[in-house]
Formats: sequence, structure tokens, C-alpha cells
Amino acid sequence: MKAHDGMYIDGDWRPAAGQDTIAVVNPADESVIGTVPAGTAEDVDAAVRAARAALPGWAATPPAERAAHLKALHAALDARRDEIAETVTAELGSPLKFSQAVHAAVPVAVAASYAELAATHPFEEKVGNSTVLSEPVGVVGAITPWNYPLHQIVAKAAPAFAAGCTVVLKPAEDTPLVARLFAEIVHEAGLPAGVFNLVTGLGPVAGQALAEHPGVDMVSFTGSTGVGKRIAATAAAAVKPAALELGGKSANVILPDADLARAVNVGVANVFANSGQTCSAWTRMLVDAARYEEAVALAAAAAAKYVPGDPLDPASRLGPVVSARQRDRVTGYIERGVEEGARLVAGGPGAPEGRETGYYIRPTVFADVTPDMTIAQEEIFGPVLSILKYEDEEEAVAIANGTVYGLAGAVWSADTERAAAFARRLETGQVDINGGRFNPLAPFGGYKQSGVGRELGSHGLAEYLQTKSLQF
Ligand code: TXE
Repeated sequence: MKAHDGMYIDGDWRPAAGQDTIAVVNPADESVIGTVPAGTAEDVDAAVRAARAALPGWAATPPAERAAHLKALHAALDARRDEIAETVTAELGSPLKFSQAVHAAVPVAVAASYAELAATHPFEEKVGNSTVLSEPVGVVGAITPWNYPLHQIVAKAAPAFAAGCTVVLKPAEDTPLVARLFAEIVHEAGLPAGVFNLVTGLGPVAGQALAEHPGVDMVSFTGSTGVGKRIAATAAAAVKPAALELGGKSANVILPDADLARAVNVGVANVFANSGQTCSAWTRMLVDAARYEEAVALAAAAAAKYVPGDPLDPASRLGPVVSARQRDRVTGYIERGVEEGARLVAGGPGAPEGRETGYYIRPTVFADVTPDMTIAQEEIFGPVLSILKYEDEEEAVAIANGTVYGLAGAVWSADTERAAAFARRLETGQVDINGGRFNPLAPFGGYKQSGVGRELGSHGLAEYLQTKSLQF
């Protein structure tokens, strides 16, 4: 057992309190590629104590110095991009190219943005006769999912560090290896001991212990809406803030004057990226009745190009999903779609040919999906696209807004202003106009049951700050 096989607490690796371990499985071939300790309430307590002890020093560190630490963190992440990409591919199953371009590159960009924001954010402002101070919320309990495993960690840890908060992270049990790599990187970057602490473990044990710990001042959670509601209730009972980034069922609205082929092709690529395991994925494509069949044919043809394959093969565009549990959940939704009468135009239940080993799913497209169907309402989190028909813009708005979620979406039109006007009517936290482009400074988060709070940019930083006004 290597020294760092334990928990990272107070700037050092230490053995876990218990003996239980979690096996980490490569979803492409079902082989066990590592184990991590299954943390208990005792480990969580040790980590929270370390984070509390480090808080006064870190909170009092001038923002410019915190910015210098974040710069070092950014450089350390950047230097280990390849290792990050390989680790994510091994435990998540995403194609290596995607891991390099997204799973490794995005956290590097986000760390850079917070190095910048820590240096420039107005932590003290004059408002009339008052001085308003932005102070760190305190110890943050971060609970993260497996779908963008490093991004989700950095999107919480980097703004927390910039704000002057200390962090205890409980990463997803399916993808703990990249979390461990992140702890190594934090250590290498020289952040003071206790500013970042890692406890691996199961959600209902280590995650719950962290959410309930009285020494945690704020919980930042990304994951399922069900667990998010529990965490929100626990936090509310202790009058603690909880930032929640939950599920989505985003609409991709193709207006009648849009470039249909481009909108459909980009839409299909968006849904199949990361094997559909993206909370902001445009899983419902809305097309006007006149061009509906044309769009369906284009989507089926586009889906045929996503042949499930070994994530290490550079030609692969679609890997497996993360786990057997996730494969079964997604397959259940595909079966449900068929039962409820949607028309299968690509894919379907069952393993893709030649991919019986590994957690592969056939890239699936459903046409004739109606808004009341389960596959049009619930988050599937797999490579499954539903195509719905609308008669006019009013109906398109009603369908787009007709779920409990409101995380993201897309609008396509030959007229950018028309698309933007439509986007203003959507009950959702983010809308990509004619494809959009990732912006690490733009706030990301949900309306309705997609969450509370925002990540990224200055909005993401604000989540980790509380304000005090001094009246003169
Ligand atoms: O999520 P969980 P799962 C959605 C997606 C997916 C479904 C289930 O639809 O199919 O959720 O995924 C920790 N107290 N999303 O089961 O369980 C858990 O250990 C405290 C959307 O993997 O919510 C992990 O670290 N923590 C999503 C984290 O919560 C608990 C990303 C997320 O796991 C806990 C992932 C508890 N009682 C899934 N139970 C998104 N928004 O991007 C679990 N956890």
C-alpha cells in the first residue's frame, strides 16, 4: 500500500479509520483498476477538524497571496494534464481525446480564472457611508459526482480557496482516483496544510456525515436531485447555506429558420458527448412540424456515426457509461420509451454488437416523443435523445419549460436576435445561442429543481462569501 492510499488530511496522507475499501472499476472492460478506503464519520471528523484549524490563517491570507497559491495550483494542474486525462478515461470510460479536451482542459481553465478573480475581486467595497466586506463562509463540505469528476471538484475548490474558505471533499465513489490525483496536485502546489482535505467513501456514509457535520459551514453539492433535496433539508435544519447543482432535461429548440443540418448535428453531438452523462445535455430536441421528419432522418444518420468503442482507441467517439448500475438505469429508460410508444429511430435496449463486456449502450434516438412521456420528463443520463414536435413558438416555449428542471438549453435561428428573444422566455440558467461557446467566467446553475446557486466566474465565487457591512 502506497502512503497516499489513505485520506489526505491536514497536508498529509494518513490511514483511514476503518478497514473497508471501495474497488474502482474500468467501465470499458470491467477490470478493477484500484481501491480507495471507504471513509467513515471518524475520517470526516478528522478532516473537518483540520479544515477548521486551517480556516483562520487562510481566511486572513491577503487575496493577492491566495491568488498566488491558485496560480501555483493552475500550473500544477496544467503540468499533469495527460495523467488527469488517462485517469478519468480509466475510471469513467470517456474517450481519451474527450478526456484531454474537456476533463483535463476545463479544470485548468477554471483554476486560471479563479487565480485571476482572487486577485481582482473587490473583497472590500464602499457603499455610501458603509464599508462592505466579503468574508469567507468558512469550512466547505464539497460532495461531487462522477460525470465530470475533476471539473466538479475544481469548480467548487477553486472559488472556495479564492474566497478564503477551507474544504473537505467527498468525491463520487465511482471516480475517486482523479480526486486523489487532485489532492496530490494541491500538495505539490504548496497550499497550506488543512486548506484542502480529501475523504473518499460512500455517499450515505461519508457524504452524509460530511453534510451533517456541525463543523461544516456550507455544503456544496452536485449530483442527483433526490440526494440534493436531502442535503438541502439537512442544511436548512442547521441554517447553513447549501449550493446545489442538480439534474437537467434541457431543451434544444430549433426554430423554423435555423440551419437544420447544423443544429441537428451539433445537438446529437451534445447529447452523446461523455456518453450522455452531462447534466446540461440537450436531451430534448424540439423541431417545428414542417421540418420534423427531415430532422429525425438527420439525427438518425448522425447517431449512426457514434459507434461505441474502446475509449483508448483514438477513433472512438462514444465510450461506455460509468457503471453497471448506470447502464441498467439508462437501459430501463430506453425500454420505457418503447413501452410508452415513442418511435425508435436509432439504437435501442441491449448491448451494442461486440461490446458485451463493459458498460456500453447503443446510442439511441427516439422520435414521436410527447411531453408527458417519462423519457421527456426524467433525466436519463445516457446517450439517449428524444425528438419532440411543436406547431408554433408558443408551444415550443411551453414544452421547453414543461419539466421540473431548468439547467441549460439551446436555441437555433438564422436571426440571432430572434433566438435571444426566445431564450429570454426559457426558465433555465443557461442557453446556448446557435451552438454557443464555453465560457469559464459565465455563471452555471439551475432554475427550478436543477439547483440553487451558481458555479464559475464571479457568481461562483460569491457562493463562498458572506458579507459584513461596517457603518461609519
Ligand atoms: O448520484 P448521487 P448517482 C443524476 C443522474 C444520474 C443520477 C444518479 O441522473 O443518473 O443522478 O447518479 C453522494 N448524503 N446525476 O447515484 O447518488 C455520492 O457519493 C451525502 C446528475 O451517482 O446523487 C456522490 O459523491 N452524499 C449529476 C454524489 O452524492 C451522498 C451528476 C452524487 O451521487 C448521499 C451525477 C447522501 N445520502 C448524477 N448519497 C449532475 N447534476 O451533474 C449519495 N451521495
